[in-house]
Amino acid sequence: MAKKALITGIAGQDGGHLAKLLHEKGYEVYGVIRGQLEASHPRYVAVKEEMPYVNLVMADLTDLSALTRAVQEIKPDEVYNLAAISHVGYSFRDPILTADVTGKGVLNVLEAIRLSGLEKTTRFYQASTSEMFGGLDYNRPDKGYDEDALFHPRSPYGVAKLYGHWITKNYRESYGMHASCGILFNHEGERRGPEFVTRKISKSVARIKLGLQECIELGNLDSKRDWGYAGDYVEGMWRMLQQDEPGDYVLATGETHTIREFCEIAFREIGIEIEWQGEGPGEIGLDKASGKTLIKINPDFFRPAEVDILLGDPTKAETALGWERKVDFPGLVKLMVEHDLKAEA
Ligand code: G4F
Repeated sequence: MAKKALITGIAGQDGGHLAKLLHEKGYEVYGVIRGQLEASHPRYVAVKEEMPYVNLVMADLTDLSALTRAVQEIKPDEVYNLAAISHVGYSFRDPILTADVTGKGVLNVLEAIRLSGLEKTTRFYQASTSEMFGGLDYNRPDKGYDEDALFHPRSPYGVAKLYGHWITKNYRESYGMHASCGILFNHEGERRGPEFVTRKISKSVARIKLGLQECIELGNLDSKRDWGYAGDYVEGMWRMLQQDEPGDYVLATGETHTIREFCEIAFREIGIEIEWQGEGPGEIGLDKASGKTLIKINPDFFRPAEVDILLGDPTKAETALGWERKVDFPGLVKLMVEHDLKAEA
């Protein structure tokens, strides 16, 4: 009999990658899509068209009864909780909704499993995040954050995710659940939303090349991120749930790069060398050959508190899960720009 997997956040970047992976592995895949959508609603239609093999279930992370109904009907072997309000900047504007969905929503999914009497049989994956580390307690500067590093979240999103992380560990310890947390560093790709900086850059670079846009407005160019390819990371999620024992694992590349470097490599893909001039909010990025301004700073994109550097140490996942990433940093930028050149044409 095929195993059944239930994915919350099916319409998001990771939901799409994971659904494809599990489908290829022979799973019966169910995806939670937010309630009250008619089968003719554009979001519902888009997911159905892209992933016809996914059985869509209407529910909301804030609605325990709908989640419990879904779990009772499907009786999934594995639940992947990927749904969240996941934009860090947005979480400063709507911290309460972020706490309800990204934090308490995790508890609702765990409770749905427990109230259905499936806590001993259904395996659970929680999408924890490197945003929980934050950066102020940067206690492993050489090797990066591992599973034992200190947490110090710097956004309402990071704080909400930390609740989700600890309540998952608590259900593991209290009820013997096979509940694991993947502490994933930034993972990007062609399915990333344009509100995140990598996709904003790759999409804008493609549009500039095609003459559809003049320049990109960005916030902090100097923060550093450990960026990998989302397609590689969903394999790690699945591997966590195949282990005999549950646990917590960092998935990361072990490299960190600035937003500035991402811009430079992305523009190089379309044959433009960027030259930086000025400082602070007045800094600009010019096309070295033509002198045209292609990058400007817009302080609206600065955050009330910033995570300056994220660097992860994936040793445990590599050793215990046999997880490895296939796409490197230049390969990731190239893949995204090439995709957007085709998509925008
Ligand atoms: O792409 P970002 O919005 O991602 P961020 O904040 O690192 O969060 C992502 O990764 C986390 C894992 O650590 C996830 F948990 C989270 O859900 C999300 O997937 O911003 C990256 C950096 C930040 O330092 C930001 O200040 O880019 C900087 N940035 C500069 N200009 C910008 C912009 N970010 C955005 N979104 N838009 C800009 O114009």
